[in-house]
Amino acid sequence: MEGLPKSSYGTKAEGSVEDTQLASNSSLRVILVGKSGCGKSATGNSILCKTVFESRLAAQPVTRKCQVETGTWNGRNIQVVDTPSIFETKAQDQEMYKDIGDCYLLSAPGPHVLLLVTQLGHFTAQDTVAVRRVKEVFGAGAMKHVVVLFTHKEDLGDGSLDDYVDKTDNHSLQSLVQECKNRYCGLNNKATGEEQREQLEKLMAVVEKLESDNQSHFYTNDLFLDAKMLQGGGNGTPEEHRCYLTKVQVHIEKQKQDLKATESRWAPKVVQSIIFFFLMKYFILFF
Ligand SMILES: Nc1nc2c(ncn2[C@@H]2O[C@H](COP(=O)(O)OP(=O)(O)O)[C@@H](O)[C@H]2O)c(=O)[nH]1
Ligand SMILES: [Mg+2]
Repeated sequence: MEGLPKSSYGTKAEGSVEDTQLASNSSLRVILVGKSGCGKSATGNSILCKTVFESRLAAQPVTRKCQVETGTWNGRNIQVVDTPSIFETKAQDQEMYKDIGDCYLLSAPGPHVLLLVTQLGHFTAQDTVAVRRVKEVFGAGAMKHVVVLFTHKEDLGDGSLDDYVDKTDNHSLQSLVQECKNRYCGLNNKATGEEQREQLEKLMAVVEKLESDNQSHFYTNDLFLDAKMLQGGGNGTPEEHRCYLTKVQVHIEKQKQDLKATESRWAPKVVQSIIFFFLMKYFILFF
């Protein structure tokens, strides 16, 4: 939520619940996002150092609904929300809106970090769709809280992740890393012992840097505040829940429209810059 006054606990939305309510939960809230099969659930298990999310190779998505689990991380409470396939191009039916609504409810009043999980060396068109869906589901402003997390880090062997990211010719990955201001990290979710401890420390350092860049504000928007209020009333009556799901649908549709509007404002500028670039090149070559 850009441009609105910031509270000390989150970016403050107009008509938001009181900040003191927002302060009541001081855990580090993390949401795992990305396409199916990239290793989100395995990443959640690594972070919490326990097998709480079901993670296995399968032809169909294994994670069927949102799940929240808690633990401690360097002495700090951490809350991890694992997600099913809500970041894919499949039809956006009622089930999808229910999953999105659950994700908001489990991470209200909003996440400090969105871990965008992708398999190292396999950043495909589906990952690009997942990035777009993150913006549609949470709003474009949520990108300020994204850390790109590469799973299967062991595939690098002795190579360095920085080198890989520096030299990749995958333009979609390059622009994602740029958009995330170089916030990325690698994990080998099969690691144990010292290797496991070291890689979690590196991830923690990236998360701490993100928090300091965002002055410790978590990401929020009006829908997170609706979710927080519904939670406050013990998840509400069936009627309140139906009303909440309608809000979810309206909110996501609005975010999609906002995204399209921003793109159409930028598109002519991009075309103008390309034409200008070629004209200049032509001018320099021939005059
Ligand atoms: N070798 C290796 N396998 C991984 C890693 N991360 C995830 N996997 C495997 O990838 C498969 C899919 O992982 P899962 O967590 O279910 O993916 P999700 O659908 O995104 O939740 C599982 O078989 C995991 O064991 C990793 O870092 N290294
Ligand atoms: Mg999963």
